[in-house]
Amino acid sequence: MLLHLIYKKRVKENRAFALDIKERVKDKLCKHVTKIQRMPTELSSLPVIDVSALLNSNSNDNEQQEVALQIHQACRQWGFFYVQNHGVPLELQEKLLDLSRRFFSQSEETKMQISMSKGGRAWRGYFPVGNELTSGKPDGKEGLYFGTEIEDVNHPKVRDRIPLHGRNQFPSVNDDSIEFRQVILSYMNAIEHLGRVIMSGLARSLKLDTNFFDKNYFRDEPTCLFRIFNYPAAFCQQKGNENLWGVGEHTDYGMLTILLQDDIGGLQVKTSQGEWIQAPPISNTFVCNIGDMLDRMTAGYYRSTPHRVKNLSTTVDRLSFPFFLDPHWDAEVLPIPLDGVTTTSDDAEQRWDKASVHTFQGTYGDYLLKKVSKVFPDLAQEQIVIGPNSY
Ligand SMILES: O=C(O)CCC(=O)C(=O)O
Repeated sequence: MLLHLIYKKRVKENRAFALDIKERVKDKLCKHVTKIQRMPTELSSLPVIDVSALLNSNSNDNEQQEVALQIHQACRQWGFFYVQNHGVPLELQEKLLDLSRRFFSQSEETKMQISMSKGGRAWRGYFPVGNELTSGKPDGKEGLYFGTEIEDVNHPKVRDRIPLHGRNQFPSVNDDSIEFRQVILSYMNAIEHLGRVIMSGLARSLKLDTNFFDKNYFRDEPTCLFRIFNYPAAFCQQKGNENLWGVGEHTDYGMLTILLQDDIGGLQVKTSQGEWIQAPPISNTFVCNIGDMLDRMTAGYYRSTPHRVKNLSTTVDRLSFPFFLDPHWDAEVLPIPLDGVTTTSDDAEQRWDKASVHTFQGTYGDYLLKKVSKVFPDLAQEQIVIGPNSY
């Protein structure tokens, strides 16, 4: 009898627990729906492209051509797409997420031990919330900047004190930076490889040789920048921050961005009709978007697309990991003659920054330096004062 009563009590408790969970899920879904309804276009508008045929040496020409076609449609319509079956191990992504979460949960004092101001001309390391600007306004995010690891002090770019080249400042978690270093370098390697593969499909989508970008723009040393961002929960809801963003509207500077995001969401993409749509997290995919240099090369045929971020969660921070695969520092980016393509006129007036991507003269390095200097004005000022070869 006693056992029976205990059993009945347990059943009742379990039922109450299940109802509570159901209510919570319903509540969460309602909130989610309200959020989506505020966005004018559907949630799943951006295409998801299976890129396995580009990675697999056994795939045939038709299969590769089919991927190129999908890339073409995505670049013409959106400037954004997801990639799946990309070959980057899930375990590596999870390790990166876990270590990053642990890094950002440390005290400001600990994180500032590798502040960007200590990274010298390489401009690598940690920056706290509010230190990076977009269109002159502080972003609601903190982050870590990395680039290609150059240990050799005789590397020509390091010897000539060219900014954005050199060694990284690797973060540590519980005083151990070795594991994090290995994970970051492995991840960067894997994504650079994936990026070059996607660019081979993108070359094909423009009826160019598949190694066109490798040969002419990346060469032996593409400019690779990697960032880890943490968008604190509720930042944009705090008093005084109502008009701020995690990252304000912008386009990316280079060729191809490959983004890993956690499951919080908040990335928004501007359509050609000027509407904002969401790029929600999709498990084991990367979000890719084209940058200003591809816009410039294709004379606007593939446009760089504005995007922005707001972490709408009031309780959970958002992590994201953009990797920028850009032309060689010394490459001069010129329009590519494209077979059968009529290009559009300059769109500077409609652009978020009113700046033309088509008229500047110089190398990609010149372009990038000007842009990064605007994002970190204090650091740029410091470097100009310090460096004998400053720009
Ligand atoms: O955090 C994100 O989702 C996007 C970051 C971004 O837009 C950028 O770094 O250019």
